[in-house]
Amino acid sequence: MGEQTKMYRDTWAEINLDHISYNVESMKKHVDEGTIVIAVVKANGYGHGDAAVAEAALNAGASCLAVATLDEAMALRKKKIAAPILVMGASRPENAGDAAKENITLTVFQKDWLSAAKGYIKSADTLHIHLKFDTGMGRLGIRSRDELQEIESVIKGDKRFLIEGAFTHFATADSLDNAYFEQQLSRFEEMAGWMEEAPKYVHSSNSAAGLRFPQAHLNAVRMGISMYGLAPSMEMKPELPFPLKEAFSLHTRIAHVKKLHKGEKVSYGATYEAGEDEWIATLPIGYADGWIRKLQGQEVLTEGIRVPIVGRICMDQCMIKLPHEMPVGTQVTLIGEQGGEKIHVDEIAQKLETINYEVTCMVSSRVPRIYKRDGHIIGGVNYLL
Ligand code: PMH
Repeated sequence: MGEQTKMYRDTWAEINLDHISYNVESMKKHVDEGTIVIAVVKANGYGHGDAAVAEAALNAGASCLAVATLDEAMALRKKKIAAPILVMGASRPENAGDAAKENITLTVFQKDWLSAAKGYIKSADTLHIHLKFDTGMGRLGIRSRDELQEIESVIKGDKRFLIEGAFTHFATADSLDNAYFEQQLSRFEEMAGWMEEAPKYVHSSNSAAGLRFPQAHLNAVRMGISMYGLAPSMEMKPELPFPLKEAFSLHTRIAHVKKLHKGEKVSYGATYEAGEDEWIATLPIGYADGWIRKLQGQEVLTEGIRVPIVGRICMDQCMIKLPHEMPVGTQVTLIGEQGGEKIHVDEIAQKLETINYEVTCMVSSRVPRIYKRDGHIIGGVNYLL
């Protein structure tokens, strides 16, 4: 962050870092003093920008970062992020030495992985690891006591490895039916109890469990979606213990305006036909920006009012129907607030029959992210240049 590059197209995502800070501070207040917050910034911070979110989260009280891949962790190190980073997904044993050198913690759940990784870690280095337990997600993790004991026997007395954590992941913590969550939590408590020594961090909670289940906080909460100000599920939305503030918004500016006469058509397939004389504006955003074709018909905000996208969405452009003529350059908000009206990320998710997580992730890297604090741009791309 800090560096501002020039942007030549009027389409951008705005990231409100005050909201990221507020969401992290709220979670910190919500958990016990001995519980740390791990800020989950994988997938480029759920599309918000990994380094900017990481910095904001760390300054607001998060103690550690989590990503999915070693590449993502390395990218953060290149961006001068020095905080502890946990890679939650699988990594190659061949890269264990690189991780150790960069002080990046890896997730381990296979004996063979450890045996192979040994050869790649310098004897003076130590790889910090968190053991992953599969308590019912069926994705990654140790499933039996035998597997754990084999892993512990490979590590025992070997200074190249330090078991710093143990964790699991819930499949249903965002659902109002708690039965499967409770089953997973008690299985995890049982499995963690098998360990020869309790590690420094024992953790299980994603946002949903962090928000709903203090008994699952243990000593770390992995905060993803709620840090971005979004609810883990629609079911949970009315039950949040503190309000969340959305950080992501998406904007563009009208590139062209014309009056179509009754019967004239719009876009590929000529599927939209003006029913009367209509003002149609062209926006410089399309499916290559992640504003996918399924969003045809979705409303956007301009002059604080909702207007529909008409005709097919193109790769780089789409068209909206205006209630009256508006000048080229008029700001259009596709996600976020304008003039007291708001389009939530959840509205776009519902239109696409998906979850809010997918919406911010799918806004492509062609769309520059602009970072704001106190209403001022503090980094990313400066669209005023
Ligand atoms: N921990 C792990 C292991 C995760 O995979 C995730 C999110 C989180 C914590 C954070 O969860 P939250 O965003 O609900 O707070 N993982 C994913 C995923 O794999 N698909 O969607 C979200």
